[in-house]
Amino acid sequence: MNALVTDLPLQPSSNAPVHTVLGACPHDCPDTCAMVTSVQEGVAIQVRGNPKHPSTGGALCTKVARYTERTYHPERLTTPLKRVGPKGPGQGAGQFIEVSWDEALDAIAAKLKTIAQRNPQAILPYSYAGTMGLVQGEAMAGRFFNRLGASELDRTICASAGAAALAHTYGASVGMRMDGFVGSKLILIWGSNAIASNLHFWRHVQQAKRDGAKLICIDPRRTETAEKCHQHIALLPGTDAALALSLMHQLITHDWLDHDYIAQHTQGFEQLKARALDWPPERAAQVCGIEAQVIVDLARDYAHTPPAAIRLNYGMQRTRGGGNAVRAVACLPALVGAWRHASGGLLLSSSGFFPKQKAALERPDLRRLALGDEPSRVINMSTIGNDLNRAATVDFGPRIEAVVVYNSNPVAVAPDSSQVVRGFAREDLFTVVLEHFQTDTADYADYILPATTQLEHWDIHASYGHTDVLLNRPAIAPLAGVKTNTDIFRALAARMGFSEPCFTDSDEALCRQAFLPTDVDLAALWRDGFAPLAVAPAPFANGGFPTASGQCELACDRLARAGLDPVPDYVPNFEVPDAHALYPLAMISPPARNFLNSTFVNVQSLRDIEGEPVLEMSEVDARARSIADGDMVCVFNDRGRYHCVARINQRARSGVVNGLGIWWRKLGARGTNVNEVTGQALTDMGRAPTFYDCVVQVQRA
Ligand SMILES: Nc1nc2c(c(=O)[nH]1)N[C@H]1C(S)=C(S)[C@@H](COP(=O)(O)OP(=O)(O)OC[C@H]3O[C@@H](n4cnc5c(=O)[nH]c(N)nc54)[C@H](O)[C@@H]3O)O[C@H]1N2
Ligand SMILES: Nc1nc2c(c(=O)[nH]1)N[C@H]1C(S)=C(S)[C@@H](COP(=O)(O)OP(=O)(O)OC[C@H]3O[C@@H](n4cnc5c(=O)[nH]c(N)nc54)[C@H](O)[C@@H]3O)O[C@H]1N2
Ligand SMILES: [Mo]
Repeated sequence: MNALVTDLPLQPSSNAPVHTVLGACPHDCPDTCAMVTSVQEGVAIQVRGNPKHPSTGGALCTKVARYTERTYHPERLTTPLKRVGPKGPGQGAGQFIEVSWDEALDAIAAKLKTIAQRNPQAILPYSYAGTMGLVQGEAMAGRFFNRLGASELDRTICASAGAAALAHTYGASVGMRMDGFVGSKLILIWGSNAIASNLHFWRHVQQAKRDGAKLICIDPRRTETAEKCHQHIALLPGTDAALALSLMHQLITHDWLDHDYIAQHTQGFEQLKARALDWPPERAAQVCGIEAQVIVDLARDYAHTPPAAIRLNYGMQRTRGGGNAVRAVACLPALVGAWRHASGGLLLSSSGFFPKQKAALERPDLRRLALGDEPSRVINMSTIGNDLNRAATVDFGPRIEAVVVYNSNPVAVAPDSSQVVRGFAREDLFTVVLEHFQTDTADYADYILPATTQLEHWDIHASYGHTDVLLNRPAIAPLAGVKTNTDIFRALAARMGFSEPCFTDSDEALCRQAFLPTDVDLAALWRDGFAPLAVAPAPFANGGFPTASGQCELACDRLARAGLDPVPDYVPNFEVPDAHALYPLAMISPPARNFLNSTFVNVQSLRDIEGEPVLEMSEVDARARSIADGDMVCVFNDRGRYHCVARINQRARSGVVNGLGIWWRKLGARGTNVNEVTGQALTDMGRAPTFYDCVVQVQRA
């Protein structure tokens, strides 16, 4: 169970002294916890939550409380590997041989040089948030690929639809403070499984509940979070905008509005009103697959239970209309003036509050040295399956000849796996993977370079949940044979002949470049391991949104100028389930609770809790297919076939199946995972993937 862990026993091996080192959890999670690592004789023996950091409150999740298991995992990669056999999994011994760092780095630099002489744009970095650290993330790597003039990666795989929606409503990824939820009287947990993926926020919710708050969860899946709320509204995937517009219909027709807030701090109300009046509850109920009365009651609760807060999360923006849906929901707090209260408003992401010095870290100015005035080609990470398989054309640019993967596992996590695998299997593609473990992606590498974990390197962290900056000091020396991402890119830069002084900045120096001392109290950060940003308790009580006008944009002129609908609308899914069609079931694939995307799938104790890859199905849908609980099933559509175990329970509503993610392909059944059936179509805004916009059929295997 993903519970908060505070009481793991210390396991000292001797009487030698134990000291502690302050750090930060590196994982892609809104909680961004402050960690304390206990070290004895150079060995990390325990990782705990920092009791002084308010959001962490001295507790970690089950996954990260086991961080030492990951760092000292017997399968940690500790030497560079060179491919000598065929690409892909299951080739066993003889696929890779151990080589020295010099041999690996020389060979990689030589190959990248040869390609770059023809066209550096044929080289692609591929990275995401394996670590959220700004230093081991894109600092030295960014400098390297900018100086090289490589193709740019559009990092869309998670949050860019929601980010675009917030940018076009509030001006940036900002919202109410996470700690504000403690005082809310109504909390809508909307497209968020907080108990699984935002556990420290859940503590605030529990406190609010004890103080009398009503909790309502809006999610197609009956999650562990939904079970603990007073009410669960199980709408169909991708229908949130219809629900939000219909709530507005009720607020407007009953005149449950804060006219003063609307007049002073919003723009476009008349346009939004016209749209909302097209959405009486009966119409929305039909689209959402819920009762009209539920919408009427929800609107009444929302208007009459101040302060009302919405914890929106990324689950609802992984469908075609994800951007519009986030915009629609994001308009609600202004209509009722919820922003006036510290415990009212909405939070999707706090990342826009952080004044990160991205250009200083990543140095996009260096691109000029390689490309002159030519713009670089941009590759969307969410369509890597298609793009690796594309030939050179005038529109596309050169064929991708080399990929350098770090902090990501695209073969497992990117949509439409069969195309991703086909791309990475290309014999003429040169692939380098920086990793802790031999992941599904590493199986396709030409060179695998062993990287440090968070206990072994410096880093600095922003958050997308709370509003504190965190510092991570190395608790232990790097395990013998492994290097930091930054050291690997420094060493490659030297071999490429990049002589700019920025390639010799140390990791601690990079940490100091990430924020200006005028924005963040760096002395406190270095002393305490965390430092809060100055964000007011009710940041938008008097407007002041980071838009050009300072107002919340209910209708957004910038969208209109881009030829898009300026007012949020319901945009139906690409793939709508239809009982009479070939693929009659909608499938969503939210995370399994004990994994972090595909990270931790290889930690035995956590995999033991998850058991095996599962597909949750409703009783009705299972019976119609003669499927019993525990049966092996095949989930399929035109894109692929995925084998897993059926779990028949109340978590799935009829018409929707839940394929929990994201297993390593090679640890699942028949070498596949759920992304075998997801597609590469992109969202209405933000060029993001549509993992939860997917129809399938299911059969007993
Ligand atoms: N334990 C754990 N924690 C994690 C992660 C993990 O893998 N495991 N992943 C991390 C990462 S990278 C991220 S981005 C976040 C993800 O966490 P969230 O932002 O919470 O997003 P998801 O888990 O994708 O989806 C949240 C909920 O939305 C529901 N949902 C799916 N489709 C829809 C829809 O159309 N409408 C509505 N209203 N709800 C829908 C899902 O059933 C799910 O319960 O969590 C982070 N934390
Ligand atoms: N079907 C389906 N697919 C999804 C999702 C879904 O909900 N459903 N969720 C999507 C989302 S929200 C996201 S964010 C993506 C996540 O996709 P990824 O960002 O690829 O995340 P992970 O699968 O956790 O892989 C991160 C890898 O980075 C490695 N790593 C960690 N730290 C370091 C380091 O310091 N150095 C190096 N070199 N490597 C490191 C880890 O070992 C791990 O293998 O997946 C997406 N895919
Ligand atoms: Mo994510």
